[in-house]
This record gives sequence, C-alpha cells and structure tokens, in this order.
Amino acid sequence: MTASAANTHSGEPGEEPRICIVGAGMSGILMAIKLLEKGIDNFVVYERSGAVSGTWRQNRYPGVACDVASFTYSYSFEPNPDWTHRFSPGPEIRAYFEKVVDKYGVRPFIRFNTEVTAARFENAQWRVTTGDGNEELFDVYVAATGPLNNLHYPDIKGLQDFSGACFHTADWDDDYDYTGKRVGIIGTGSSSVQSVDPLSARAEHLTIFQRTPQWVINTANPEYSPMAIRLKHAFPVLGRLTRWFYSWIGEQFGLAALKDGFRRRVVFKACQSALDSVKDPVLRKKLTPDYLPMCRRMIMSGSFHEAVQRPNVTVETTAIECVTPEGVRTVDGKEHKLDLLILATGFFFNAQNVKHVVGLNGQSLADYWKDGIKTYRSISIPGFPNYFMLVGPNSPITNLSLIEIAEIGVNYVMQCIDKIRQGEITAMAPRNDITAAYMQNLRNAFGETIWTSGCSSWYLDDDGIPATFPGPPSEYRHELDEPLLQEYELIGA
Ligand code: N01
Repeated sequence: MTASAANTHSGEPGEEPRICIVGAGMSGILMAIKLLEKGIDNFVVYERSGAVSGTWRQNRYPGVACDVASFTYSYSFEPNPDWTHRFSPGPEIRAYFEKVVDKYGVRPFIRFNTEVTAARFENAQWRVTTGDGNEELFDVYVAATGPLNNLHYPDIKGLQDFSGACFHTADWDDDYDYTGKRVGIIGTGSSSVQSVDPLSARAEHLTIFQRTPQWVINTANPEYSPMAIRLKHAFPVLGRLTRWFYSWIGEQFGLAALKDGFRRRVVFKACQSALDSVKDPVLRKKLTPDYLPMCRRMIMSGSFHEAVQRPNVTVETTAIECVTPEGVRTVDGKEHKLDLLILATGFFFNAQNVKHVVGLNGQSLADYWKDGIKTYRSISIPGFPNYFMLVGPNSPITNLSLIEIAEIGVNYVMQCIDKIRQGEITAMAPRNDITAAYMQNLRNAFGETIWTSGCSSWYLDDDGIPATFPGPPSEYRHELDEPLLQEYELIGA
C-alpha cells in the first residue's frame, strides 16, 4: 500500500490544492474542464470503468436515448449543431463526450479501471484508497458519480437457474442477437419503455412483465434534416435559440410538478391522450396507472404506445412467482417460455452507496444519512469538509437536463476551490444548524409537489421524502450562485 502526499496543499496563498474527482461521466468531465480552464492541473479523475461518459457508456440497450432535448443536453460552452434528433440516441451522446474529453485535454488526467474503495478525511485532507490498494491525499473531493449507476437486480426465486440469456438493461450484452427470439422484460420504467419498440420490431415475441403501469408522454423524435444541421452550423444563434426554447419547456415542466395549475393540467391531458391512443380497452386498462402523472419520473417516448399494441407484444400484469430454467412462471401457474430475459429493474439511488466515505470524527456518510438523506443545498454535507457532490441528492433530478444542473454545481465548487487557493480557508463544511433548517424548508416545500401525491418511486426515501429539489431550476441556480461562508464551519480561516 502506498500513500502519496506529493503536491498537497500547504494552505499558503497561491498554493494549488490537490483535487480528486470521482467519475468520468458528464459531471466529472465538466469539473475537469473547468479546472483546466483556470489553469489548475493538480487533479485526478478516478473512473471505475475503462471509458468515459458514465451513464451513456453503461446504458447500451436498444432504443436508449436522451429524454430531454439534445440542445439542452450538451455543455453550454460546447454546443453541438450535429445532433441528429430532437432526443439523440445514446451512442451519439457518448460520442459527444468522447470528443469533448479529447478536445479539452481531460483524458490524461483520468485513471481508468480504478475504483475508489475508501475516502477518509484525516488531518485536514482526504485519504483516498483505490481498488488496486493505492492511497493518495487530496484537499478537495468531488463526487461526480451520478444519481443512478448501481444496478438493481430483482430478488426473484430461480433467477440464477434460467438457461437462456439474461442481463440488466444497464449491462447489455452487445453480442446477443435477439432477432426471432422469445424475449421477456421485467420492469416498466424509462429503460423498458424505450426498448419496447426496437425489441418488438425484431423479436418473435416480447412479454413485458409489469408490476406498476407508468404514465408515458408521447414525444415525437424527428430527425434533423441535413439542411437544418447545415443552418445550425452557419448560424450558431439557431442552436442557442433551440437550447433556450427547450430550457424554457423544461422550466415549465418543472413548475407543473411543483404546484397545481394550468401547466399540470396540460401534462395530465397529454398523458391521458397518449394512453387513449391504445385501442384495445383491456390493454389500455392494464396500462392505466392509479397515481398522478409526474408523481414518478415522467417517461417520454414517441414509439411506446404504437409498439405495445403490436400483435407480438404481451403485457403480463400477473405477478411473477419464479424464474424457471425455461422462462418465467406467474402466480396463476402460467409458464412464459423465453430465450432472453431482460432485467429493466432500475438502480439503487447512489446516495445509498456511500459506506466508503468517512468524514470528521470517523463518522461514515452512510451513518450520517441513516435516518434520511441530509444535504446543504445538495452540494455539501456537515462533518464532511471539502466534500462536494455534483447532481447530488436534493438537486433538481427530475425531467430536466442534468448537464444544466451540473454546470450550476461546478460553478459553485470552483468558487470554493478559489477560496482555498487564495488561502482564505483550508477546508469548509456546512454548519449543522443551517443544514437542518435548510432540510426543514425543503420538507415543508415538498408537501405541495406532485412527488408526494402517492406513488412509490426512486425519488423517495424510506420516509417518502423526495431526493429532488422543490423549486424550478432558476431558483436552484440562485441558491448556488455563490458560497455563503457564514453558513459553513471553516478550518484555517
Ligand atoms: O428503472 P426504474 P429504469 N419484480 O426504477 C420494476 C433514468 N433513465 O432503468 O415500479 C418486478 O424506473 C419496477 O417495478 P415497480 C431515468 O431517470 C433515463 O427504467 O417498482 N418488477 C419498475 O417498473 C429513470 O427514471 C433514461 O413496481 C420489478 C422497473 O423495474 C431511471 O433512469 C433512460 C422488480 C424499474 O424502473 C430509472 O429507469 C433510462 C421485481 N422484483 C433510464 N424490481 C434517459 O432517457 C423492480 N421492478 C436518459
């Protein structure tokens, strides 16, 4: 085991703090770019896989695409006139990040295939241990691990005994050809809904095992013509206007979730009309949720309702009893014979996977959060100095561009790093009383939102408290405009 103290910050003005970024996905890449822009190169990006782009590397299932418009799902400083669709396919988004990483010179700073297994705050620094047994010291720790990357596998009897192919949507077997196969998919979230069209187009039969129906908004996904792309190259203002328009739509959508009113009625109407396009009343009834639209994350798809009505698609609503070597048996005794079983069963919310992070006085983050997640403005945590989260719990993680949210967070963290560089402080952790008051305000505000109207969802913790932000993105931006040092415990000030 080695411990490297080289290049650590002495606390003297002008000294460069050493920064650790965990995750080379959308927000980790962004953090690295902004550090380099400021001339800071004393940082490491740890990436547990062998490639960049996070969720877009992990999710390669058929039909994977962004569910917010591409012109908002790109860095504000790196517009991409070449997006081919309104909601671009996953591989195109992945290629965008690969290109950006090279253009901004981030790749040499990434340690690929290196997982952070422990992070401990001791002697005013973060001691970071990786899977290969190495240890390094850092002044600042930036968690850029995204909200959803730890796969949830269902606990279904017999799953291990299935003799066909079986994989999670976020661990897709690229070599498996499902053409002409009998395919089953467990789950009806965004991943499942996006894949119903391509799967049913080639499979002999597709059975969707549905435990809970979902509201799906019909969102057309037109391809941009070569002429439209050329125009966006020639007149970059067109791309900026498109971005502004979809950001505005996102803001309206966010407001619909926050309070009752005409925006909410528009969304409800759109959901109902998408459902009404299902002609068979039996199928329509199966697909009808018993909770309000937007209570769970809204699903966007331009192909689901048409695809689910194909003759080779069955929506099975009888509960699963077990998986057998041949397929799935439902509790009514029916055997569904399958060649491929897909687990579209989602993720553990990342905030639940923080056992390896230990702050002041040896307290683990898991322990600090054992009675519910508490954050200061989504970005930092009392007792965990210089630990910053990008797109952390209590940031707006609903149907918005998470790139816009990450940019707000990175701007905030950069200001904190600047204060450390100036020698104003060595370390900062939010005050307990301020954080408690902040969380109380959030809880009070959640009462009016759609997320607490009665549904189960990955947004909610065990007590039914949403892990999102009860305000529009503009309010979040305002909250994270600049660090308020009086709300922090400061070390070395
Ligand atoms: O996962 P989910 P997802 N037996 O958690 C079912 C983002 N995303 O991967 O609802 C039977 O939504 C579970 O049933 P129930 C997006 O933020 C983005 O689809 O709990 N069923 C549910 O139907 C999204 O919200 C994009 O009753 C079981 C499903 O599995 C988030 O990822 C694309 C079960 C899980 O749905 C997660 O979406 C894809 C069991 N034992 C995803 N266990 C973009 O477009 C679970 N289920 C960017």
